[in-house]
Parts: sequence; C-alpha cells; structure tokens
Amino acid sequence: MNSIHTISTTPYLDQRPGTSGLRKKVKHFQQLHYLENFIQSLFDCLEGIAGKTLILGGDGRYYNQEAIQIILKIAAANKIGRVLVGHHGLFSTPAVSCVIRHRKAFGGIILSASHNPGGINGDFGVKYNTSHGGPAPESVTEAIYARSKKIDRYFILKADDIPLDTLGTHHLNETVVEVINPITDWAALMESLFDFSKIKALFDTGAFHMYFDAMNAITGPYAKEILEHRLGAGPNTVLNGDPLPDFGGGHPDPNLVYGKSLVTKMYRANAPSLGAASDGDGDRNMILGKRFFVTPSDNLAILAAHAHTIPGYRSGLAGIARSMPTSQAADRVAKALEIECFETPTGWKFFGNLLDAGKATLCGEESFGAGSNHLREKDGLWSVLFWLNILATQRQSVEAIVRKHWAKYGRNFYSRHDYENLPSDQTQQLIEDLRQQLPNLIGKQFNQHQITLADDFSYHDPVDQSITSGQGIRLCFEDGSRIIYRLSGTGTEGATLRVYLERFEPDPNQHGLETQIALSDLIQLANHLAQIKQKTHRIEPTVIT
Ligand code: VG1
Ligand code: CO
Repeated sequence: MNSIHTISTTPYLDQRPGTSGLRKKVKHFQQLHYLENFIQSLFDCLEGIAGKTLILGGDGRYYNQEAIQIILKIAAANKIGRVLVGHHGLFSTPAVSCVIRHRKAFGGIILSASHNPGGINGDFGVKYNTSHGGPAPESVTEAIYARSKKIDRYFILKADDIPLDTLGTHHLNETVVEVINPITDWAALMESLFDFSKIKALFDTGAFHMYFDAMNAITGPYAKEILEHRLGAGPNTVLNGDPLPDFGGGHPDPNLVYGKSLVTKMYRANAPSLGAASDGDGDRNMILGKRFFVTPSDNLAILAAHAHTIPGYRSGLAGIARSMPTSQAADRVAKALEIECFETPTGWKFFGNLLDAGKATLCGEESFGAGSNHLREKDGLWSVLFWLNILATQRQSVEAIVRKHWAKYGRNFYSRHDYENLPSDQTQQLIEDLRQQLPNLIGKQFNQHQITLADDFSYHDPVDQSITSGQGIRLCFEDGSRIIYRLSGTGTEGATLRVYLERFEPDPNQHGLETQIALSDLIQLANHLAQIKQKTHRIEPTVIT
C-alpha cells in the first residue's frame, strides 16, 4: 500500500470556473498546489464519489500528462473506485461525455482550454462533467469555487506514475486505473446515428473529396478512424492530424481567422466538395463548401431542417435550443416544424436540463458549436458526419443546400465582432454604461431601426426553475434585427468584448450580399451606442466571424 499524505495548503482566490471550466495560463496552473487545490475542492464537493467511477483525459496540450498523474494520485487518496483514463492521457470533450454516459460513471474531468492556444506560454484548463455527461451546472461550479476559497489541505498518494502509453489496468491502492481507447465508444455511437454505408457510397463515387483540419489538436485520431478508415475518404483527408502539446504553434479555433489555411485551400479552383475543422478539444466545428462558408447559426438551422433524413433523428425533433447570441435562423425552422425553440445563456451547460428532460433534441451556439441529445457536449465531428449524411442523400453542393435553405426560410445575416485582450476594468465599465442606458433605449428610433426590447438577458430554466442573470445586453429591433454585447468567460488575459449582430432578410434577391455589408448599419449603430472606439481605443475588432 502506498501512503496517503495530507498536505497543508492555502487557498487561491481566483478559482472560479467561467463559461467552460477553470482556464488559466499554464504557468498559473503550475504554481505550488494550484491544480491540487482545485481538484481537492472538486472532490470535497462531490458527495458520494468514494468508490465510484471517473473518466479522465485531456486535449493533449502542454501540462496534460503531468496534470493527469497528479489528479490520479489525488483521486486515489480520495478513494475514488475506478478511473478510466484515455490512452496517452488523451480524450476529446465529446468522447468524455460519451464514455461517462456509456459506462455510467459518476463524472469526468476534462483537461482543456478548448480553442485557446497551448504550449508552455499558452493556456490550460480543467472542467468537471457530471453523470449525465455534460458540464457541471452553475450550482456545482459555484460550490467548488466557494470550497476553493477555504481549502487548507489536500490528500495525495505517494506513488509511481501510471504508464499511460499502453492500454491496461493498474492499481493505486484500492483505486483501479484503466487506460482505455478513447475512440471506441464514441465511434460506435456515430455509427448508430448516421448512415455510414450511404456516406461510404458517396466517397466511392470518386467525385467527392473532403478535407478535415484537426489543427494539430485532439480530433486527428478520431477523424482518421472515422473518415479515412471506416468511410473510405482517402488517405490525405485529415490535415494536421497529430495532436501536439502546442498545437503546432497555432490557435486551434476553427473559424475564418484561425482556420485560414483550410479556408485558403477551400477557395482554390480545385477545392474539394467539403472542408471542415475542429478545435483544441474537438467540440467545435467549421463547415465549408467549395468557396463557401457556412455560418454556425445557419449550420444549426440546416441540421434541424434535414434531421428527419438522418437515421438517428428520423423520428423527428422534440425541440431546438440555441444560446441567446446565436442567430434566430433555427427559430424559423422550429416554427415550420411546430416545435419549441429554447433560448439559453452562452455555454453548453445550459442545454443539459433541456436535453435530459427531452425538451430539445438539437442544440447549437454561434461559436461553431452544435450537438444533440446523443451526448451532453457539443461535438465537432458529429456535425461533419451530419453534413456528410445530408450531402450523401441530397447529392448537391454545400452552397446549393444553404442557398435553398435561405430561399425557403429567409436569411439571417449574422456576424460576431470580438475585441480581444482589452483592459478588464474599462471593458466592464463599457458594459455597465450600456446597462444604465437600457431603460432609455426602448422605443428609440435609429435610421430605420426602432428598438423594441433592451435588457440584460436573464434565463429562467424551465426544468429546474433556476434563474441566471446578467447574460448579455440585448437590443432587439422591430424588424427582428439584434445587437448583443457580452464579455467572454473563457479568456485568460484581460477582457474580450463580443458584439453579435443579426439582421433578417426575407428577399432572396438580397441573399447574395456580403455579410459585413448587409450588416453595416447595425455595425455602426452598435459602435455608436456603446462608444466602442472611444472607450477601447481600438479602430476595429481583432476577430470577425
Ligand atoms: C465561448 C463561446 C461559447 C462556448 C464557450 C466554450 O465562450 O462564446 O459559445 O460555449 O466558448 O466553448 P465565451 O464566454 O468566451 O464567449 V469551448 O469549445 O471553448 O469549450
Ligand atoms: Co472546445
């Protein structure tokens, strides 16, 4: 038996999880007892976890392996019954969600800062998911935070590291540590949802090609297994397929800015029919056709409109859920299908109750996230397979499918403008100033735009009746246009202001407009009302998606 040590510690006061777990710089996490404090605070809050099963793994970023060894020893000292760790310590976020559900685990710990850069100077993160497979709700994350401010000791086993590079079973005192293949359960789930033989037949025509850019993050092995091995997509389909601790120096965020190398390939004359990418931990997706970009909000709407053609969703959708800043394109599909469309705060944790209660089947966010009741996380490759199934059935181009969708439902022009790394105090003041203006804005007219609703979004969860307020400043206009302002909850440096812009256009003759031009009025108004240039001293956003 190895001895259990009780280590005295002092609290750090900054361990409050944000939109998706606790995210800090790697060096911040490497401070004395920092990770240990957070993990022990977590275990202190999880009543009844002794003897139970936990899933553990991360996106492979710098510090992943070291953190796993520390967590295993703390888990053993806290008498966790069994820990299932991904081979090499790797696990995508959707695969963790899948294995928690499949193995009926108590919960799972995901080591990731998702789309944030990695490496020794990059970011690290820890997220806890509960037994339904989804991110812990705020009641749990707030309890962990409260505990972390008081913690004065943690328990850790003095033992050798567990070899993570071979599959097999090990023991840390009474705790069983099993190193498992992280892909198996998730891949089987994908086969149960989609028509693999139909998709294979599409690749077998020889006329259909695709690229999947794993951005040197977690999805490379998953994409190779599914796309290249099971679906016959061809050996060079997966780009940047090896997970690297620093993601090859890149920023593993699949959007038009950080996914530029794929975008460039998809805009060449000989581009393939489909281009896709996923983020650091595999839960985001970007979908591109030949010379065509699918806006994530449209993506959700299009998946919903085609769900009945997909084996896993043939019986129809119970409802759709989208985060508040996501465009209202999905609402139009929900209306046509006569099902409900729920509007939640930003972050996947808010979809969990709706999915568990059977109120929603598909969920999505404007930030390149989509998923369904198959898991309790968004799932990047799931979205790609959904598209492949649509393309294999429709035998039309991505662009044709999107244009047909707009023609039927109208187009929601949509864009998000991010101002990254701003001074925190000033940026919070900008939001506060807007909040003060809200009562005076209702009914005001700006050019042809009249404001009909101006508030700070508050969510009433229809399942557990909890209320979450302060979720973003909303300005809604008579014609359905919206301007939304909120601060990011995933950054690790300064503050990031996000401005979300949306305008509905029913006229098909206008659907070809360039997005920023179609939104130019609203962009100007958003700047004017929040005084963005004056207050941030920035002349333009750092990222436009
Ligand atoms: C961002 C996105 C949000 C997403 C979250 C986690 O949060 O806007 O939609 O759920 O990241 O995604 P924020 O608070 O920075 O706007 V991931 O792929 O980073 O886990
Ligand atoms: Co992610």
